[in-house]
Amino acid sequence: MKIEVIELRHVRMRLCAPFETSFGVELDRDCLILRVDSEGMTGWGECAAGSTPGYSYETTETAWHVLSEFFIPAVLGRQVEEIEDYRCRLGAYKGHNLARAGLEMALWDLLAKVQGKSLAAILGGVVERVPVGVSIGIQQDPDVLVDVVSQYIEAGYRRVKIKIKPGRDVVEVEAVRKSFPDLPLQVDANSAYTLEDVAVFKSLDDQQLLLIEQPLAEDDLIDHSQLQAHLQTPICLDESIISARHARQALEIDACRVVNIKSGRVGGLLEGLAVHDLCYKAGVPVWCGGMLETGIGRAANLALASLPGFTLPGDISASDRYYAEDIAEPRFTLNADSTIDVPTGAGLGVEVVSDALERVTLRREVYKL
Ligand code: OSB
Ligand code: MG
Repeated sequence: MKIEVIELRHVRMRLCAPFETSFGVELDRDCLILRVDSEGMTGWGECAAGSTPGYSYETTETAWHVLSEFFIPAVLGRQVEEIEDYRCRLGAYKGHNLARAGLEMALWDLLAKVQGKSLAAILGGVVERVPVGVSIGIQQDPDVLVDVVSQYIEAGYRRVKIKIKPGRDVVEVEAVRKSFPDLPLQVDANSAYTLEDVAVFKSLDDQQLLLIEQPLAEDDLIDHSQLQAHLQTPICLDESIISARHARQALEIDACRVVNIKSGRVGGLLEGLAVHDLCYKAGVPVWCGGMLETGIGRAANLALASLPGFTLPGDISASDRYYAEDIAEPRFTLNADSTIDVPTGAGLGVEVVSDALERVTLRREVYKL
């Protein structure tokens, strides 16, 4: 298929509640939305780069630059029959995985629609709904946190993740654990600690956590392997796993025992599939991470999470946990068993709502032949 038109948008959407992590507070979520047109068909993609280089070095501005100057010109006017073609076209370029994955998602949507198949079917999904949890940001104090946790449990979430940072960790986890002794609970540090903080993790080790996510630096594997040696609780890596090769090396040195897969972070769904396959063969559980996606990115996450290796609940909450108004329909809702249905329509299986998209667009550019 010849790629005829690519549209790039920078969008900003107000979050239902501020989201605080060890790298900052977000009231709005920025991302890029991509639209690819070919032979009367349209594909949509979402690039998860945010307004600050807090989670990743990429931002909406770096992603805009790399997409408009390099990635879009590499495919515009070219034939793309399969995702490997896209990968080849970008073969000379390094890094910028979030940008790379945004355009790749639009191509997956387009190619799946041409085949009349859902993305989940194309990726090899095996289930119709996937278990999900909720990721809760840092709160004012432990009492407020316990309150927020109970509200999400009330709403039907059966697995909770709480964000931690130095000084806001052991007391918080103990408070939640005391109120909810049997709750499947995990923590995410977003790389805020060093090996000097081993005592913090030894305390958390007694709290029956499902896993401890990304305690140490985003570009580290070695120190994580040292930390894991001190702990019973599995370390799960997020930021540090930017490719299947990183996943292989992390498993080889026991830097983690669980892997969070985000298609954006690894440069696309194709690489996410490779991480999944590797972990699945090794018997290492994986789960689908989230980046506060709009309905577009969330649809892709649900498709990915329907693969057989995703045995732990994903950070894929219902639409109303994130946005009062979304840019795609239908909205995702939580089933009574803390699952969300995997879309079954062709491609991503969601429809973009033009006027909703228009309302949140800050900047738009159209690239044509
Ligand atoms: O580290 O998992 C993370 C959101 C933005 C950036 C990084 C992370 C997160 C979350 C939210 O934890 C997950 C979600 O989308 O619900
Ligand atoms: Mg994380």
